[in-house]
Amino acid sequence: MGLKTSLIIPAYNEEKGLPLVIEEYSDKVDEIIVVDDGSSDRTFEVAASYANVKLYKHETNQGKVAALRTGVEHATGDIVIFTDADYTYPAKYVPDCIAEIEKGADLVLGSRLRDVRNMPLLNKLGNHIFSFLAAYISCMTITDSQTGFRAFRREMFDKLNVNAKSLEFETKMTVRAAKHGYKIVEIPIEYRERVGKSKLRPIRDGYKMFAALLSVAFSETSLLAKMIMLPSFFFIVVGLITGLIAVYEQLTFGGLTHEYYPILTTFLILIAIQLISIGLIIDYLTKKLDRIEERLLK
Ligand SMILES: Nc1nc2c(ncn2[C@@H]2O[C@H](COP(=O)(O)OP(=O)(O)OP(=O)(O)O)[C@@H](O)[C@H]2O)c(=O)[nH]1
Ligand SMILES: [Mg+2]
Repeated sequence: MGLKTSLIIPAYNEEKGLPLVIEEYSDKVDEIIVVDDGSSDRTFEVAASYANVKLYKHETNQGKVAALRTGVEHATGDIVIFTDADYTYPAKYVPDCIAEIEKGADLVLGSRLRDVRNMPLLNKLGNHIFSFLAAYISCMTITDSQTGFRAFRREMFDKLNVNAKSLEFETKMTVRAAKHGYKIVEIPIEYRERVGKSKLRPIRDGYKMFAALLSVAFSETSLLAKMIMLPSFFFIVVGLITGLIAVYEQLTFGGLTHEYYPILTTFLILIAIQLISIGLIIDYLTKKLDRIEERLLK
């Protein structure tokens, strides 16, 4: 008797892609859960026309993460699989995911590493930064921390208790799993061109991505490292100001009103660099130790 699988499809105005996804995954999983995230098109009706779909609806749009949470809440499987409703992630990788979990993986990520042609530029850029950050925080190789195609043991989701509402969700889930000593496996997957209109808005989402990166970095940096690094940013700002004033005075008046400014600048910047270096070392060591500790406890 194999493990029971629940597929979760968050859908926001995906009347075109959703039926393709449902049909493609139908014989690959035991349960399909669609969460209509307050769509204004026919997403709900389309999903309702499939007898094998468990359908939930948010009256208003609450975002992808909220939709995923609603899905997990109602999932009855031992294994939960996430995919998008835009037909970008092929269903053929489901058996591989299940096989990995049966072999002992806790989280399987479908990595779009080899096939990024169909990823919008902003996504590509953000994904590289997120994955770099994730690899740094978790001390392991992660090539696609943002992927929406992932499979995991249902009980892990509650234990991780990922605190995120927006774009930082996928990366946080990945790094938290790594930090808790769960076994993460990446499988390379193909990424198709999306069906239906993209919902990406470069300015708003670029800003969101930046906020998400800060949120991941901040929540995963140790308190001690933060306390050491924060004053250094103050030193850098003051150092830059005194430095700029000195250069300005030299260039316009041919002399300095405050002769000690250049030396002050040098001093502040040097201290700041040293503090940041120490902070980074402490942070790195703490992360490594945390991981070893979690591994031992598990
Ligand atoms: N963008 C967005 N997606 C949502 C929301 N709620 C659920 N989703 C679903 O989450 C999945 C991922 O969203 P996508 O719009 O494909 O995001 P993306 O893959 O980063 O970018 P594009 O495919 O280029 O639009 C899709 O299945 C959406 O239907 C929401 O509020 N906003
Ligand atoms: Mg998409």
